[in-house]
Parts: sequence; structure tokens; C-alpha cells
Amino acid sequence: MYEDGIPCLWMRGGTSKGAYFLASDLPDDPEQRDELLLRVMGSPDPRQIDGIGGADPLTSKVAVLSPPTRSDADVDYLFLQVFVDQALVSDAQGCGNILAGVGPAALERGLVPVSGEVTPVRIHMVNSGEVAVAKISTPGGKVSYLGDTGIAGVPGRHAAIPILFTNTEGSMCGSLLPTGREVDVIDGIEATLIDNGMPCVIMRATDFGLTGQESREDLEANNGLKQRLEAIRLQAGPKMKLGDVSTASVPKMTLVSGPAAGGAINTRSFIPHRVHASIGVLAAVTVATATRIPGTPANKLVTAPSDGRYRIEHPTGEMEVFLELTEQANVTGAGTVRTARKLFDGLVFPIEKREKQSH
Ligand code: NQM
Repeated sequence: MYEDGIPCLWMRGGTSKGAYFLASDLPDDPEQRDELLLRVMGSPDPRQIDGIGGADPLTSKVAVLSPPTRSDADVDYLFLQVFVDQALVSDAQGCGNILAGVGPAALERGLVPVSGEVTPVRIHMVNSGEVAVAKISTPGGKVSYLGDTGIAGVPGRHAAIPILFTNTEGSMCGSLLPTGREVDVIDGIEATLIDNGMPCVIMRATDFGLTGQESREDLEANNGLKQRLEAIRLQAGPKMKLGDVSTASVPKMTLVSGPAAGGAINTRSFIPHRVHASIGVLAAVTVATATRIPGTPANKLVTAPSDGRYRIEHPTGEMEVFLELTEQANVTGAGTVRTARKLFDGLVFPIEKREKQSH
């Protein structure tokens, strides 16, 4: 039946692109669903030439939407990372960029009703179990993508989508600092193993002989660096209670250095093998949180803002996230502003099933 086409919204969410589906249009069985999504995206293939994936982890993403399974949410959102060149689909992380398209998609599909000029949509992020609230511009009873908000990494201006997160501590690792330490030393490198919405391993760029200002292309071409980072990542995974992470897209390996453009801190984020063109939303929240913890590499490099608005520098500009703090400086909430856009609404046709090829 799927060969006759599957209803699909193709959307930009923040600095990512993905296919948004209703769960009711996909197989219930996760294994069959994932196998179908590989065929939709054209994976495994470095060019994803026979599918709709964009041959980059940032454009090979899926959101599965369904009615809410908890009373404090309006919609359930399951994020799936479809690997480009491996036959793998991972639910081991969420995605705050694809999240930006979930409110509009849920409204477009009638899962959530419009409730005024701006419609708050409470989104249950199934991967981590938390609820985020996104405010969607809905003038005249329908979603509008028009506005004057720009975000780094996306040309032009669009309707702002403010997103508020709460309870993101330990989203996948069970606690903010899963090893109980601010700093662990792995392969001689000081690292903060931390999860405030995204499991991250945060290290100084200078400890790898880098300035932290290198381009995405230069870092991706640095095979020695990538091997060192992967060796650290494989050791960090079990320490972070993530188990064997050899086929997972987490933890994100994040190199930090002092700000160079007036922001709070500068980053280069490996997700985990390719280098992010900017930085993930929840990864940025996690980096900002790490800067608050005395003794961490991030804390030593930060120029802390006085108003809780952290401009996290990255290869194509900066992402602003804000932290809500208690009087004791504990992080109680976090937020950011994203934009999203409907690119295409129609039927997607998966590659037909093939027998496994033998070599
Ligand atoms: O950290 C990419 C992205 C992401 C994840 C990745 C994200 C987040 O930018 O919340 O958004 O880290 O794989 O889309």
C-alpha cells in the first residue's frame, strides 16, 4: 500500500529540513516503519539520490505526529534521525530544530485547532518525555509563515516561533551530569558529560590543537581529529548511561572556545560524525547550561551575559538561547526563537523493497 504514496509534509524546521508524517499514515511496528523511512529518504546512500533526503544529517530527519498521550500536551512528536549512508534510523535523540515545524504541521493537519492570532501548541517530545510549548502565528485562523525574524543559517525572514522548554535536565541520560562529575578526563582530554535536553560531551578546542574558528569543511577533512573524537565518544556513551553508542547519533561532540563575535561562547558541534553547519537547539541549551557549572571547560571560556540570553556562536553565526534560573542559579527552563516553513505537501513514494544485495 505504501507504494501508492504516503501523505507527507516536507518542512524546514529551524536550520534543519525534514519529512513530517502522521503516525496513522505509517506502519505501527517500529521496525517496519524505520525500514520504510530508509526507503523514503533514499538511505543508505551518501547522495540519497533515489529518495527525498538531502545527503546531510541536517536534511535527513523525520517527525512523526500523533494525538497526545498525556493531558498536558496537544500533540505527540517522535523525532527520528535517518542516517544518510547507513541503514540506520535512531530515536536516541530529540531535535529542537525539527521541533519548530511540529506546531505548524499539527495545525496544518488539523491535529490541533487554531486558538487565536497566536496559537500555543504544547508538544510532547516523545524521545525525551518532556513537553515544550511553541507559539505559532495563526492570523485569520490559519498558519502564517510570514514575519520579520531571521535566524543564523537561514536566508530571509519568517514568522517567529518562540519555544519554551522545561524539565530538560537529563533528557536521555537521567540526570544533568550523568557521571556525577563536572569534568571527566577521557584519553587525556577534560570533558563535561552533560545533558540538558541533548547529551553532549563538551571539550576545549585548544586541547585538540585547534582555535575553534575552523570551518565545517576543514574539520570534516581532519580525519585524525575525527578518530580521536569518536574514540572519546564511544567511551563517553556508557558513562553517560547511553549504553553502546556506536550506532547512535548521540552524544554530540562539542568543541568550545572563547567568543569571537560578541557572543557568550563559540562552538563546533560534531553530530556526531559530520560537523553541524550551526548547532542544535537543545545542544545550544546544553552548552549554555554547562557554562554555568564552575570548573568546566565551558565555564572557563564563557563571557556570561547579565540577562540570561546566551548567544552561542557557531560556524554560520550564532544561536540565542535563554536560561531561566533560580536564585541559586539552577536552570529551571530554557527557550529560543526559531522559524519554520512549509516547503511541500503531497505524497512521497518510497523506493521499492529490494532483496539485500550480496557482494
Ligand atoms: O540539538 C542536529 C539540529 C540538530 C539537533 C543534531 C537539534 C537540537 O540542528 O535540538 O536541533 O544535533 O543532530 O537539527
